[in-house]
This record gives sequence, structure tokens and C-alpha cells, in this order.
Amino acid sequence: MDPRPSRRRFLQLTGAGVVVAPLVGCGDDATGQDHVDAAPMPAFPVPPLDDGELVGGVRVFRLRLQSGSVEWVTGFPTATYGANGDVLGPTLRFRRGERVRLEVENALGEASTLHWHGLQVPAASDGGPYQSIAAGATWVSEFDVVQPAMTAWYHPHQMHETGRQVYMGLAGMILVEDAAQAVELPSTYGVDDLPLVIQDRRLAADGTHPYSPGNALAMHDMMAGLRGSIMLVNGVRQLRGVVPRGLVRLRLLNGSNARAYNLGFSDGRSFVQIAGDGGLLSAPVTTTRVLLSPGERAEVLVDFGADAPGATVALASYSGEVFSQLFTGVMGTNVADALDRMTFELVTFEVGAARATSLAPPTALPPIERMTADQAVRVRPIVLSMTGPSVAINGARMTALGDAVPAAINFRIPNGSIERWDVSNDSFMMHPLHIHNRHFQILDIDGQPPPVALAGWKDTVLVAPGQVVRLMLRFEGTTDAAVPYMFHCHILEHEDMGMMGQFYIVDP
Ligand SMILES: [Cu+2]
Repeated sequence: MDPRPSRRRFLQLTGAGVVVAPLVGCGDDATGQDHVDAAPMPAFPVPPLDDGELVGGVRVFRLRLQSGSVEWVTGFPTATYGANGDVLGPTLRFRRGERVRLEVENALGEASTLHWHGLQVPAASDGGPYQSIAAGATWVSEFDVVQPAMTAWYHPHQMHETGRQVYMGLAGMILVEDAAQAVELPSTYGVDDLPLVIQDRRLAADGTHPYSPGNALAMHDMMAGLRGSIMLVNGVRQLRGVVPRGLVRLRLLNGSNARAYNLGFSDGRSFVQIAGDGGLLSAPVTTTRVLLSPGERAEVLVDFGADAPGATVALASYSGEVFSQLFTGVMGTNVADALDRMTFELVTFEVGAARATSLAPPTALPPIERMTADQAVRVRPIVLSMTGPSVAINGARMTALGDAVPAAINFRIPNGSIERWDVSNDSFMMHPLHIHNRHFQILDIDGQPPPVALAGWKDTVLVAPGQVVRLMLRFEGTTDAAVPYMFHCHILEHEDMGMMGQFYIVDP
């Protein structure tokens, strides 16, 4: 429902001297009809929504990568990067079936890129390290939005610089909408459809951090991935916002460089996960936890309908519960930090007076056809390892572009083929493997079929130490024998050290 009419009504009424509370009351209870009466509520702090501009049938978005500053430490501004602002960027709303054009102006003073994480696009439009944008240049990425409704995101992917540029603040959400999707969900952006970009930072008392200019990242932080104890959600420290009483959709994104979050609510309430990385699951999952490694997304429905106005509840990470899943052996001893062993809060929701829509969580979702092991025409081992001060995939590292990429991590895959990637983690900490362009299905985890929450389409998968996760991938789309897609660990310091490979989709 569009909140604008009620906001307009609110402004008119307050202009006439009518107090807020009675309007809220008669907005729902008196008529017996629940609806979003969003106007009286302070807006939940979310990035601005950008619908682009239709130009000749193409939806055009303009993003300017720029420097800024944010005062996360009182009195000490931290130098930041953002898109069209000081930190993060607008939430881009795409519609399936439309063509979009993204005009990315790089005003950072250094080379960067912008990668559309989770979107199925031609390799040259993907925004990976091969699409570097020189300082002062503008890069245009144009493609058809082909996938169903989902939550994706964007972030830089500059060779060797991804971790720093994301840490400086460059990231944003992408919402793909699909008019054909029959499932009715809360969808008023900033009211009952809330993006939450979850990130951690290590800020010194003067507002600087390990990636600040002049600093060099310590080897420990490269191996562990840079993590900190200050939580930012939507770029805000100690985020707090008002939600309507009723069903609210949270679009959770782990946009952190290296930390995983085991999310739940401080009062133990259950919620319903409806989507993962690649859109809707095959069935709603009622749960009290969702575990997100860097790069992963989940959409969950939380019911605040039974809460009293003014009540508060926190979204927290119950990291201690999954410690042994993320770290073993020497990594547990030397790499994990205090937060990995404890519970900490990320967001405080304050329940407002206004009713949300009368929506209830869906009881069923459209089925997802599962790929089976026998469909694979090729099996590739993908071995994730850490040896000494280094990381590797199949024993190799990607430290330069082009012909320099070792054959063990450089694939040419015929368009239309289905492959099975057997991903094994031979190290003592988790690695989130992200594969560009192709959404995949998890065939099994250590031989066991995945739980429903992990059985939908995914583009990033947490691989625990010692684990073997077998993936089914269908490669189809635009071929390009000259420009590859990336696959890599989404611990960004690992990626920057070369825990990355590439694949070309070529004509069969
Ligand atoms: Cu890694």
C-alpha cells in the first residue's frame, strides 16, 4: 500500500491543529479495518529508495561514488565513502522484465567498481574487477532484469581493494520486484518493508579504523578478516526505529567484511523466514534464528501485532551458539574475538501505535524444482584452504587479472550446462563462497539434504570448517569468451588476498 495518501492526510490534519493520537486510533480500530497508517510514525531509518527514471523504456539510475564523513564517534568524524551520500547508497528498486541502466560516476579519487551481487547479468555488466572504473570516469551498466523478486545488493569489487572500499562505506540494497509474484507480503518501503544492512566496524577513539589512510592492515586482520565490536545497521550506530503493530518484513543483509551473525530476537519470539539470497523459499520456515555469513541475505516476517505500543524488542546476534560451527582448532583460539562467543544487540525496534496491514505470513510458497546430482555433466572440486599466512582455492590464488589466473581456478563453462561443485573447507574457519551470476542450489551438506531455509536459490553459501557442501549450478545466459565472472570467498580480506577464481560462460 502506498503510504503517501495517509502522509498527505496527516500533514493536512496536523496543519489544522488535530492531534496525532486520535487519528491513529480511528484509522484502524474504529473502522475495524487494519491498514498502514504510517504518517504519524517517525520513519524507520532506512537508506533512501531510488526508483530510477524511465528514459525511453529503460529505467535509469545514477550513482555517484563519493567521499564523505560520518560522526560515529562523537566529535571525531570518520572519513567515509558512499553512493550519492556520505555512507552506503540508495536502495535501488528494479522490476522484473524491465531494462535498467546504471550510470556509475566515480568521484572517489581512486579506481573502483560496483558489482550487482545476486543479479544475473552479462559478464561485462557485472561490475567485477574487470569493470574497473578509473578515478573521474563514469561506467554504464545496462541489462535486463530477468530474475524473480529478491533482495540483492551492490558493492565495490576492485581488485585487492574490495575490503577497504566496502569498509569505507560503499554498499547498498537492490530490491527486485515481480508483478507476477502471487504471494502478498508487507511491501511499504521504510514502514513495514525494512532493509537492514548489518555491518561491524572497529573504530578507534579518534574515529579512525584499520583501513583509514596511512594504516596498513595487520596480518591477523587479513587472516581473520577485519572485524570490530561496533555494530552499524543502515550505517547507523545503535539503530533504533519505530515499526507498526503487525506484520513487518525485514530484508536482512550481512554486509560485513568478515563477521557472521546468528540473528534472533531478545524476547525469544519466533519469526518466519520466507526468502534467502535468490528469492522465495519453497516453504515458509518458522524459526527463532537465521545465520548469515558475509554476503548472504534473508527475508523474514516478524509479527509485532501482539506488542503494546511503546514496547521494545532487539534484534541480536546469538553468536556464541554457532561458535564451533564457524571456528575450530587454532582459529578458534587465535582468530575468533569476544563477540564470536557472546550475544550482542544490533537493532532496537519500538512498536508504534499505528496498525500495520492485516497481512498474515503466507502458509505456503510456490514450489522450487530441485536439481538432482545425476543432472551434472561435470563435477568440479572447490577446495578452500588456509596455509600459513595465505588463503587458496584449489591450492591457487588469484592475484592478477587475465591470463595470469591459474588453471585450477579458471574455468570455461559451456552455456546451458549443469555442473556440480563439491566445495570443501580444509581450514579452521568458515568461508562464505559467493558465485557471481549463477544462482545455485545446495545439493547436500556433509551428505545431508539442506534444511528448507537453505534449499532455495542461493548465490552465497557458508561452508563451515571441515564441511563438504555440494552445489548444483545451471549455467545459462549471455556468453562471453573474453570477460569472466568471479567466484570467491566473501570474507573480503580473503578475496583481496586472492581467494577468488573466475569462469567464462562460452558457446557450447
Ligand atoms: Cu574466506
